[in-house]
Amino acid sequence: MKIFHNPLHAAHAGRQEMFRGRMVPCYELPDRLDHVLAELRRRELGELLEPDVDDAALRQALLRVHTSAYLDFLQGAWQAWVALDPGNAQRDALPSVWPLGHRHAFRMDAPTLHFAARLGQHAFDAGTPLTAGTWAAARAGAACALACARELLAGARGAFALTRPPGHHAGPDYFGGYCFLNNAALAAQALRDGGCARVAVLDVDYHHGNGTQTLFYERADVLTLSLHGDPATEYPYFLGFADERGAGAGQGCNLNLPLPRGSGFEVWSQALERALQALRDFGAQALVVPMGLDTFVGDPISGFTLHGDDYLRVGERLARAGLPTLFTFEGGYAVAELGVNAVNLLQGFVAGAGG
Ligand code: Q9C
Ligand code: ZN
Repeated sequence: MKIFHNPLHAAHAGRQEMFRGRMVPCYELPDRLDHVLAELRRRELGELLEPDVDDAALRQALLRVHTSAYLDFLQGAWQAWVALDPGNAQRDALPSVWPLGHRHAFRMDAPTLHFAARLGQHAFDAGTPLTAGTWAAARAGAACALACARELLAGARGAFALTRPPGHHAGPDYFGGYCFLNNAALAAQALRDGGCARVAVLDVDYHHGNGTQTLFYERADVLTLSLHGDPATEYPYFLGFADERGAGAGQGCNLNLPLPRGSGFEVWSQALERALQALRDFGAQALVVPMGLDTFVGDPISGFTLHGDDYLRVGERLARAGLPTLFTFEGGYAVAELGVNAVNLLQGFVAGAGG
């Protein structure tokens, strides 16, 4: 297993997020990654590598998924935030006004200059603080995902992009759900650009991977599959329903498997089998797995009941697809168990792939 970890991840450390009218401490914290890294050192699944960052090549790869306006916004966001008020250096940026997009309501093309409005244009929730180090961390994280894609293209059976902030909620020009750059989508696109004709993304995070779904919704060359808490009651609420099957050329190339809050491994793994069948039918040449461990029974913000050992089985089953597989690190907020759970999944994959 090739493992790239993000040396700059801790530069992104949000203080508080808005949750139902209150400011609460952030769940998506640097500690999360440190626990996984420590467990990887204990279990020796592979060398721990850091990605090379070539500015021009990275920008090119980012532009395959995100808009240049959005990348420019992210890059300059902190400076613009502090320029609004010098006191802002002591607090993270969160949006508080949005243009919605309803017909004849607010203009999506308004010549928006005020930074408070720009935040609202590029964010879909108030739970994702943008901090002084967000851009640096997210950018180095994307480099991890792209380095993993290069390894797969060079023949590796498995690769893991251990990075935060996570990515699967981020869309072409928006952030939210703790995500800024969509690492899994960047990897899938890099695999396509490197010559893989058909790529599948199988998202196992508790939350629907709305950003990834949206990015590939009209594409026939990338199959997007997601197992998640039913958006009828779970975040991100506005996408992830079973009737979203893709559009245009991508008709039939998206499959959502929403499951009720409270679902356990039995029900969850039946849905996994359905996803794996769709993967076989599609004829993918490579697999990207946005790996969230927030399906864990002890997760503080999620509602499934998987246990630590279950992740070994999950990894084994993913390996049985027989494809070069790239894992990105997404959610998972039971920090003390996060290292063991994540590495269990990866170890199951390595064992299932035959060492
Ligand atoms: N107070 C990922 O797992 N809402 N994102 C949580 C908790 C946002 C999750 C509210 C959940 C986002 C990558
Ligand atoms: Zn999640």
